[in-house]
Formats: sequence, C-alpha cells, structure tokens
Amino acid sequence: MSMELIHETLATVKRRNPNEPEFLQAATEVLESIEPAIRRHKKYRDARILERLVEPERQIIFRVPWIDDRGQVQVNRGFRIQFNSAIGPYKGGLRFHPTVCASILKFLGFEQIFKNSLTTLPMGGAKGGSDFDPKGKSDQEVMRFCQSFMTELFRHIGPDTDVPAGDIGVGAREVGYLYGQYKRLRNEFTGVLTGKGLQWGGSLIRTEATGYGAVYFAQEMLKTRGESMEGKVCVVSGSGNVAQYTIEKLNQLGARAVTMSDSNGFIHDPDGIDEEKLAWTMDLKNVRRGRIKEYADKFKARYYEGATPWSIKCDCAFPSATQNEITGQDARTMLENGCYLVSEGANMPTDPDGVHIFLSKKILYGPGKAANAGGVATSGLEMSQNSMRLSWSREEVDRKLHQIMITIHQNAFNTAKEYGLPGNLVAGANIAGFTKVADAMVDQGLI
Ligand code: NDP
Ligand code: 2IT
Repeated sequence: MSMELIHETLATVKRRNPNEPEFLQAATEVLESIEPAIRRHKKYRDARILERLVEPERQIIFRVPWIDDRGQVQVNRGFRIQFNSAIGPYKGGLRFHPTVCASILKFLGFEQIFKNSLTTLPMGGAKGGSDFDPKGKSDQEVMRFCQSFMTELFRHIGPDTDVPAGDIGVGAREVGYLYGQYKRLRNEFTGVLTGKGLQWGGSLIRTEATGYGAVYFAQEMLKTRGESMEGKVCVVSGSGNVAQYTIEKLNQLGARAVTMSDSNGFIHDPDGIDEEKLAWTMDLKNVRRGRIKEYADKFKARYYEGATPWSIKCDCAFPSATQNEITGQDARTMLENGCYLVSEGANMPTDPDGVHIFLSKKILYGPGKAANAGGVATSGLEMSQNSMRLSWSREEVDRKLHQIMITIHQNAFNTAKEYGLPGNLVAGANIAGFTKVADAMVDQGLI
C-alpha cells in the first residue's frame, strides 16, 4: 500500500513537471527508498507528507540582464528554488553552468533537504543559479553578471530566510561579487552567503570541507571492514573545488589519487597526484582557469580526450564533477577492475542503473547526500560563527567537520540496519534525513 502511494506521488511529479528528468530521477530514488518509513509511520501517510515534500515551497525565476566587455547586452535566467524550510532557513548553493534549468536545480534542491537534515544542523533545503557560463568570461563580466543576479535575488534571501553558497561555477570570486552587491543593497553586514573570504566573515576549512568530508566519510565506510585509506589507489573525477580537496586529504592519509578530469577529458597519473602537482593544478584551475589537459603536458601523464576516468583500475572512487557521470556500464567496469568503495563528492553522480549495481554487489557506497554533506555542514558552522561574531580556529572547524561526518555515517548505517537493510547507505541516509524533516512538518501543521 505504501509503495502504491509512492508511485501515485511520483506519477503526479511526472505529470506536473514534464521535461524534468533529473528532478524525477532524484524524487524516484528518495521516495522508493523511504518506503519502509512510510509503511511504518501512519502519521506520514495521514499528513500527506510525500505529496507535500515533492512540491517546492517557493520557486523564483528571474531575468538577469548584463553588459559584456564588447558593450553588448546579454540576458540570462536566474533561479532560486526554496524547497523546504521545516527545520531551518533555506540553505544551498548556487550553480552557474550553461545546462542549469528548473529540472537540475529542483533535483539539487530536493537532495539538499535530506542532506542538510543529516548534518545535524538546523538548515532547510534550497538551490539556485543561472545558465550563465563563467568560462571564458573576464573578471569584469563575471562581476557585472553577479551584481545583476543579486539585484533581484537580494529581496528573496537573508541570514534567517535563505543563505546561498557556491556550487559548480560559483567559487570564492563569485561569492565575493555576490556578497558585495547584497551588502550595498541592504546596507547590512550579515552572514547571508557562506563560502565568504576569510577576511570578511568566511570560515576556515569551508573551502576544503566538501572534499575533506567525502574522504572522512570513506574512512568511516572502510572502518566497518577494519580497513583504512592508507595505500589505496583512488580515481577522482572533476578538478574543481571538491576534487582538489578530496585529493589533498587522500594524500594526507597516505592514499594515491591517480586521475582528475574536466568536461573535455581526464588525465591518468599512475605515480599519484602529489602535493606539488596538486598545488600546480590549483593554480591552473583557480587562477589561470585552464584545462586539465595541460597537466598531462606538464607532468608527462596520459590524457584521454572526451572520456571519463571510470575505466582506470582502482580501490576507491570519488566522483566529484557532476550528475550522472557514472553510468551502469561504468559501474560494471569499475567492479570488474576491483573497485569496492565509492564516496560521492558530487551530487547524484551515479545514474539509477549504476546505483542499483553498487547496492546489489554490496560494495561500500556512500551516496552524495551523505558523503558530500561536509560542505554544507561547514557552511552551517560559518553561519554560527557569523551569528556569534567570532571565528573558530582551523583545528576547531576541522574537528567539528570530522565529527559531523562520523555522525552522518553512523546515522545512515544504523538507520539502514533498523529498517532491515543493513549496509544500504542509500536507504539509511534517505530515511534518516527524511524522518527528521517529516516529523517537523507534522509538528508544524499544514505547512
Ligand atoms: P567546480 O565548478 O569547482 O568544479 C566542477 C568540476 O566538474 C570541473 O572540473 C568541471 O569541469 C567538472 N564538470 C562540471 N560539469 C561537468 C559536466 N557536465 N561534465 C563533465 N565535467 C563537468 O564545482 P565543485 O567542485 O564545487 O562541484 C563539483 C560537484 O560537487 C558538483 O556536483 C556539486 O554539486 C558538488 N558539491 C559541491 C559542493 C561544494 O561545496 N562546492 C558541496 C557538495 C556537493 P569544467 O571546468 O570543464 O566545467
Ligand atoms: O551541494 C551542496 O551541498 C553545496 N553546493 C554546498 C551548499 C552550501 O550551502 O554550502
């Protein structure tokens, strides 16, 4: 009966949101895996929690006009999906990428609800962004775009209402321009964005947090089998914020990261991307804004144009680029090559076929909403520091981040067991994240 309810709800999602495949994919994965909780708790069925959960509280879509360096008017589309505020102010990143559309931001906002719930901190779920492409744009163009974007967004956000942050295409530079414009418009210095610069309200470790967190989560998964990261050969995709700090933490723990990628291809460096090569890559990607191919030329590694790194033999994989980057076929290849741990730094990087394969083969599989929750968790710590008008040391924030990742793993692991699905961290994370939000929605009446 509860499965019927879930399928009816998903049919409504499909009917109401035609042409939103990513959102339907995320909703299907979550709803199907929380069936045991829907079955067990009549109060969720009576309060029609599922039907309410899949409908965002508010969606804002707006025009973003700006002037490029040639003096031409450009127009992009801006979004903010305020999905759920049952347990705290809306919280989630902004993505600037040409593929951005309602479907992608709704999948990300939906995932964010459960991820934020898992962090143990009081944050609701949201996501936003634009189809603006920062690639190939000058700093001035990026600034003018960010100022125009914020000129509309500012009226919808606030430190107790909605606190955006970065995601793909939105890093320190973009957060700086966005924050500057918010401050001018409001005449207030508040913690309205996270991922801020360290001199103006940012938290130590926020830059590192998602990557570090994904590795801390992997450590916890390995511990259940009495193993550690030491000596593990790791395949990493992406070469942006999450990939960079995943590799930094892997190096610190004695593991060996052998790949990185961008949307053009991937590099394979069997000797490992050590500290020096990583520092060079950070300059390439964060300052010079070049392509990963240059790494192969610089360090005599192999470059594979137009391919993803999943064919490379490894013990552990850290997908850290984008959604659906691991297909069912990739998953099969990875298992054949001996990969037995996947910790998702990206959001929904594995397609449904791939997830099914990882779960049925019972490898150590940490889904994004658990494994990459360290980023938003540290955003939550940045919000606390802003509210208290003080800043914690690097060690203090790292210690809190590490403890949060341990707790998330424990919660997902124990919840999976409690609901009769031992080892299934997809079900464990979804059910644990869901029940907290669902209980809050029941307590607060018809919201
Ligand atoms: P960045 O913009 O810093 O880096 C993104 C990386 O992924 C780049 O190497 C980029 O290559 C590659 N990439 C992006 N889109 C595609 C695509 N369609 N196909 C192939 N490669 C692609 O973003 P982040 O590192 O911040 O984000 C990476 C992932 O982690 C995303 O899924 C994001 O949602 C998730 N995440 C990020 C968090 C954060 O705190 N930043 C927190 C939690 C999750 P190219 O330069 O060629 O575009
Ligand atoms: O997907 C994510 O969790 C993020 N991009 C980080 C969100 C945040 O508010 O720090």
